[in-house]
Amino acid sequence: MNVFIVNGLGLLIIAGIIYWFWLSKPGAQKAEGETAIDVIVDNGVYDPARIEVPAGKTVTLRFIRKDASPCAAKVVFDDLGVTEELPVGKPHDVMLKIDEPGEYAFTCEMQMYRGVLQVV
Ligand SMILES: [Cu+2]
Repeated sequence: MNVFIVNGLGLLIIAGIIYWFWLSKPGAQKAEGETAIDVIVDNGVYDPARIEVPAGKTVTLRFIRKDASPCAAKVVFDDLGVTEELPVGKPHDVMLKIDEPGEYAFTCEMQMYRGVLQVV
């Protein structure tokens, strides 16, 4: 009986390790359904900087700008023709619906902040 439990646990742990190291993509955060995904704007980076979103569905990116420098003032989705002003310390939602799968960069005006929307 104990042997079975130990084996079961071992299998679970192995499955967990396989999932963690091979199946999950570190760094890419998924936006699902109606939920907004938070993007922190601070210290010259978007966090997360790589966001996976489903094609053909409206997704909400909630930009939370902590960096008060003018550099972070705008987020530009160049491929989409979208530019949004980001207020400091106040979450700002950007709703996007992209039909064509692919990678879409988003940056600040000077392209120092850089992120990628991965549409799948
Ligand atoms: Cu900038």
